[in-house]
This record gives sequence, C-alpha cells and structure tokens, in this order.
Amino acid sequence: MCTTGQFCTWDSPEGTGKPSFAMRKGANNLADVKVDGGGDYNNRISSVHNLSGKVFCLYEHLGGKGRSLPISKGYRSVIPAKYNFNNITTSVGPADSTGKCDGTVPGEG
Ligand SMILES: [Ca+2]
Repeated sequence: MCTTGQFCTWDSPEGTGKPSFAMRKGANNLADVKVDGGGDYNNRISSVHNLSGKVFCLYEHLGGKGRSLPISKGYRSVIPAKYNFNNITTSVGPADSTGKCDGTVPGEG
C-alpha cells in the first residue's frame, strides 16, 4: 500500500510484488536496505508510484551519482524500457525545487 507522502518502489514490474520499499526522504544506498528472504534492494527497482508530492529521482549509483531519472508527481507505472533504468537504481532522493535531479539523497527512510 502506497500512501500520501511516500515514494514507493517495487522489484516486480506490476507495482504490487515484493520486495518493495516505500520512502519519504530517500535512500543513499539501497544496498543497505535488506529484504525478506535475504539479499538487499540494490539494483532491483522496476516500478514506482510517486505519492511524495514532489518529483523524485532514481540514481544509478550510490550517493546520487551516475545517471538519473526524474519521476513525476503521481506517476505510477513500470519504468518504461526506453529509459534503460530497470534494475539499476542504487540511490533515491527528491529533486530540487525546479524538479531537477541534483544528486541529493538523504539517509534511508
Ligand atoms: Ca546501480
């Protein structure tokens, strides 16, 4: 269940499967996020639902480094294949006030 104020992510393409991770601030390193059954959440995000009220950004590497992909407010879908961003996200954070991905990734949660 994705609720108001959250940026929600899923390993599955449908946006319903597990593991999933919902955050309000972001994640500096998804390798630190452990999932049920073992392993971590690094390079697993395949679908998103953005109820955070702001643009959120996916980043290829930890700490807001590498390629980035902005996710619009209210967007709910798999990450379209044309962006070549499936299963590569390592950090997540809100965009700046202009909606630009500036590499800011707060701590987990
Ligand atoms: Ca990665």
